[in-house]
Amino acid sequence: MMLVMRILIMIVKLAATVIPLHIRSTAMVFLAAALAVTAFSRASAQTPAWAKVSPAQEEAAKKLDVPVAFENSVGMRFVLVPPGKFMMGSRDTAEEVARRCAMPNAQAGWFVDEHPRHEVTLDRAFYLSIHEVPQGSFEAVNAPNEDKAKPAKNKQKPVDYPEGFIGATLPAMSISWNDADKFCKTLNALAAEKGREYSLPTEAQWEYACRAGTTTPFSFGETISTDQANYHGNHTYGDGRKGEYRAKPVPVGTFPPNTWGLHEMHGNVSEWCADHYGNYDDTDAEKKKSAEAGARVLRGGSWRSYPGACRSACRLMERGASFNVGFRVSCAVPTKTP
Ligand SMILES: [Ca+2]
Repeated sequence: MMLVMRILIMIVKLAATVIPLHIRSTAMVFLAAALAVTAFSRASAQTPAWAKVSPAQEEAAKKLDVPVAFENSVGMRFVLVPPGKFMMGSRDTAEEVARRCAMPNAQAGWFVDEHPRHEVTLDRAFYLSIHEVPQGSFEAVNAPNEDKAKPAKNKQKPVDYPEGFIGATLPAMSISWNDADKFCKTLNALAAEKGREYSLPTEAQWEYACRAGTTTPFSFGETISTDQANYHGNHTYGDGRKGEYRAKPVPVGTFPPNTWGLHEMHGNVSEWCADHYGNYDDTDAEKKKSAEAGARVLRGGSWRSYPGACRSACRLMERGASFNVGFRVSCAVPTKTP
């Protein structure tokens, strides 16, 4: 690329000395067009067509000199989430959220853990998978027939999915927190993934990525529709309308992404976060107690959730696994050695 640039500059320098003025102007126009094409080609080469990223993500990637998106060896796609600050928690009071859920039994007590709303700074960019981990990738990492030389302890048992819940592009479900964590560790150990460090996203990373710069209850706005996410469409949130209740998960990537190119952050399957569940204003002693109790955080709601449970701020405490629970994976941005 540098060689091409040098040749173009040499042509213009030559033009400046030996070519008449009107032809020189033409040469300048040619150079400007060539430079524009060069810059465009560079940007296109770095951003795959599937990555629906924002200018902020492109800018962060350029600054860090890392790709804005990549696909790993088991077909999982990742986009760069830029560093930044956001307000974590619900903009609306627990009472207001309960009212907007428009369900006879909805109560403020369900939503108090979204408060106090507080500012969080994410100093470092990170990658996040644009989809919930699909069954195809889950099995590719854990395939019992693959690489028999590896110790069996690195393999996870396949999940017995119910009929209609099986498909390579459907999300992996009935995954416990330990299963999800183990998947990340197994992925880290794959030779093809050397140099990458995968983990579950922290709860703050998850909400920051889900919001993608928004402060509304959903990344799509004040409410959500069943054209935007897979949830229990017999229920509504705020001014939303009733819609289809599919009663099962759908293939990952079915619905439009948020501003940062992330699909199904709302609904489909609930997603594990790395954190132990606790209140935002817990003391260290309370946090320790919560960690000992072993409960972890689930985010985003699922195919069987009412839409209020799919909001960006909504938190669920969980210990087990069921057919509405899956996960997505974050990947650290490699630090460059000078
Ligand atoms: Ca989800």
